[in-house]
Amino acid sequence: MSSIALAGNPNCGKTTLFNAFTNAKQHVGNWPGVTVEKKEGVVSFQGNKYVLVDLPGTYSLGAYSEDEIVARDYIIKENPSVVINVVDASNIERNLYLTIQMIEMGANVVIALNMIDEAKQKNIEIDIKALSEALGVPVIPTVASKAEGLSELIKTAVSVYDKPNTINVLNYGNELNQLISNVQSLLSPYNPKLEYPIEWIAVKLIENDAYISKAIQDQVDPQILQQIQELIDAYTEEVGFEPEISLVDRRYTHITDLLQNCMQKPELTMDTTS
Ligand code: GDP
Ligand code: MG
Ligand code: K
Repeated sequence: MSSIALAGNPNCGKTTLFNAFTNAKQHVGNWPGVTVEKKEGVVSFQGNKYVLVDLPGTYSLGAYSEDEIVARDYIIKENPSVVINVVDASNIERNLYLTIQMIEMGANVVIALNMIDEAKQKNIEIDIKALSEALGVPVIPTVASKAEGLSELIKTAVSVYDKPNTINVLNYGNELNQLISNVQSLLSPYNPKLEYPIEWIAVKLIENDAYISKAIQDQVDPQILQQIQELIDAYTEEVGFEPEISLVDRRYTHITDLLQNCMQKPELTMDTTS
């Protein structure tokens, strides 16, 4: 069934939003096979009802915790119609690390730029329109704890409800782009059989994601898996370190670059040149 999912870092205001939208009427259970709590509720808007799912709070979408695996598997396998990504505006650089990964996975993201009040207190100025353009997704400012911006948020989520999900791999620079594309080509004959999009599998294999290696090992010819590993090993040999380091580095560079035009904040580092 299609749904609206809430995703974000821990402590960004997800539960506050979830409670406000569902009037605290919710079903709490566990995600299948894991002890991670699953919360579902119903949000009503203009006479229609939408299932709202609170995903576990995570900083990334790797395979380092059950929370991360639950969140990313839900986004990729259950295909929620919309993912409302709650972003702490007072901590935006760190929060966007998750955002760009969800956009990359093809999630239909709407950003709730929450804690705008705290950002203001810290004299952080965010150009909402520029941020929205840079990320290519709607951005709605909210103060969840004061129920501010919530109707605009749900209205926007509902307005993009039918937009199809499309994978949108980040530009990782020539060498990594080439490696991703080569891995993807090797996987392409298996595309119909695989549960995840091959572009995304390629990125995850290069990131040394053991969970994804395991998930595909019964579907893909061992010789092909061997060839993929050889490509990754050759890249590692050439640059002298694991490609996952380059991937993470490119993601942060991407965030820093895009924030250049969208955010102003007081300089915290000491000026030692004068
Ligand atoms: P979660 O971990 O993402 O579910 O975050 P919570 O909803 O539990 O919120 C964490 C804390 O932030 C709680 O104390 C909330 O009351 C508070 N909070 C949520 N939204 C806002 C906001 O927009 N502004 C401020 N100042 N506090 C907020
Ligand atoms: Mg919570
Ligand atoms: K949480």
